[in-house]
Amino acid sequence: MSNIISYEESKQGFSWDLAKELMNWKEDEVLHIGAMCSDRVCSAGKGEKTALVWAGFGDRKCSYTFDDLRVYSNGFAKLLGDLGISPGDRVCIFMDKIPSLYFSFLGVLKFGAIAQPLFSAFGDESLEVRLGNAGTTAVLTTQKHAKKIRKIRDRLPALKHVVVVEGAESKLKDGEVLFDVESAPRVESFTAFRAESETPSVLHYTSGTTGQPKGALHVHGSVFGQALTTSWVLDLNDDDVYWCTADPGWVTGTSYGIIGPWVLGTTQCVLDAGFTANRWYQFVQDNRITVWYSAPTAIRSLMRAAGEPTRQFDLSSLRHLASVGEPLNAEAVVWSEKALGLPFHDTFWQTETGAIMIANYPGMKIKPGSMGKPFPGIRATVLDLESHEPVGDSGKVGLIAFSPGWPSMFRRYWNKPDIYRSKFVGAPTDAEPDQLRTNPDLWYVSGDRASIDQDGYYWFVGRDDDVINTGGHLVGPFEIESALIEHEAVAEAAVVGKPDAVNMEVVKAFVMLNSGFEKSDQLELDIMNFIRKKLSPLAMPQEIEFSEKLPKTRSGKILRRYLRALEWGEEVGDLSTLEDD
Ligand code: 6R9
Repeated sequence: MSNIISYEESKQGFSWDLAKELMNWKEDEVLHIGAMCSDRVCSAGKGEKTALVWAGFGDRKCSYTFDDLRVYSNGFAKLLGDLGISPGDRVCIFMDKIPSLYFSFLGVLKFGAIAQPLFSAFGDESLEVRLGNAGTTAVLTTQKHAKKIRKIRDRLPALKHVVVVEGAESKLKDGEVLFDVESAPRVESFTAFRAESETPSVLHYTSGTTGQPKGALHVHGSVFGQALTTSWVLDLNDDDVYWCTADPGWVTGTSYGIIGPWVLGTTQCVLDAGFTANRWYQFVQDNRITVWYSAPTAIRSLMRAAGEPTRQFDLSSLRHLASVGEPLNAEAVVWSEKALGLPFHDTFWQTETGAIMIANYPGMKIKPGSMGKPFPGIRATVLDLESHEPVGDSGKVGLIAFSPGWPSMFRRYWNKPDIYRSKFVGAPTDAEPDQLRTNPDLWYVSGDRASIDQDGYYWFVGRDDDVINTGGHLVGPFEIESALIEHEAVAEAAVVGKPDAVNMEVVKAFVMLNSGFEKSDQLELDIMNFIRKKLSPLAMPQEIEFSEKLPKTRSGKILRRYLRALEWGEEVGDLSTLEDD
């Protein structure tokens, strides 16, 4: 039997207090994600239970108990105090999926600072924008990634501390500190910062259409949303062995790769060894994984890998599969039923929502290709594209929107109040963030289009803006365009998503060259590498088309919509604002 007994019954009389009941949490108890993921699990008698099973490249592997998690996160919390950091400061965690990433995430929270995880493949420019916007005080990183920080440190006046969590003292540069928590003296006790429901916890950066990325700020009270969705959607129980394949540089990797499972005291597995189908199946087999949360890109790559996995590997431990990040194709659901004996359950949510909003629940009929139904307690709808009135289950395509007030909702965009306000339909122009996020009469608009069928299932149609979803990662065209024109050969650039069988979309750049530069394969490669280093491999264009002129509106804005339609073979739509030749 699953944790969500029946979807319909769970909707009746729903209250978020059910999360507190699930966790056996009392009002006078500590409300603190760092402590709830470690200290509280130990107090409940599970200190010796395995919290983390970790494997890296080659045969590197290790495992840690909840008591280890408690002590090593204490170690990081104490370090921040020793360095003189203040609660509320932003502390960036910039490393691969190594155990210290997980310890330090909880440690930063225990100290009362705001954890700012950033994807370790980010180059110096992506990093600079996000550290600059957040006014980050400290970065925790590894020898491998410290180089990128060195390049930009002079331009980040707020950045006071760079801590290298593994490596050799001799390789440090001026102003860097080495701290290896596993060889440092054990910190047996640390009193976690007295957080309240509204105390900021995590700052996650997400890409926008125009301008620079936005930092979505979350709070400790989000834990109730993450806990209940983990229980009802991912169906985790005490004896499960769970694997979330996401990197904590992205929201799935923190909400469901750290917080939700650990507050429930579940054993988690982490594989930090890239992707190959055999390595992944082997990891499931070796660890007897029971619940698996992954992404369509990975599932499509598994589909393409030859062979029948269950002939080669013993995958019989698996009992529940879920997916997030991009549309999960109907074929992928059908394939997994055949190849793994279980369907993947699609779930939809965002950095901003902090937790799962629409999902296929265990026990509910799956319509392959549909995202399922809103989580009980979430009021969701689809708004008409023009009038912004709810269209209901008419099957009409509109904007996915949610009524504000769920626990894990983002509280603001860091330093961007106007963009925060623009996400709410009907918001007064002078409304403060706190008035918006608690007003059930408004709609928070997600930026995605869908329709609702007569049974109440949501069907994803596409994004409503120019943000590119490549392999489940959002990249903003503007950030790439800005980086492209820094290349000496590039005069102007327009970036759009181009269809791709595995990644759904890849980045394609249209580039106008400066005079004196000729198009060539070499130049194309050179520009690609320039972006990969500055931003990240995700942002690197897979194709560059050199053109004489870029389509623009009369007001001079690049018409990405036009270029995108050409790539997708879609109707180009209204071009009345297109600049004349
Ligand atoms: C959790 C996460 C959010 C965007 C979202 C949408 C896309 C996520 C999806 C999906 C279709 C699904 N997305 N889940 N599209 N079907 N099941 O991915 O957060 O990185 O902020 O991305 O991803 O476009 O708006 P985030």
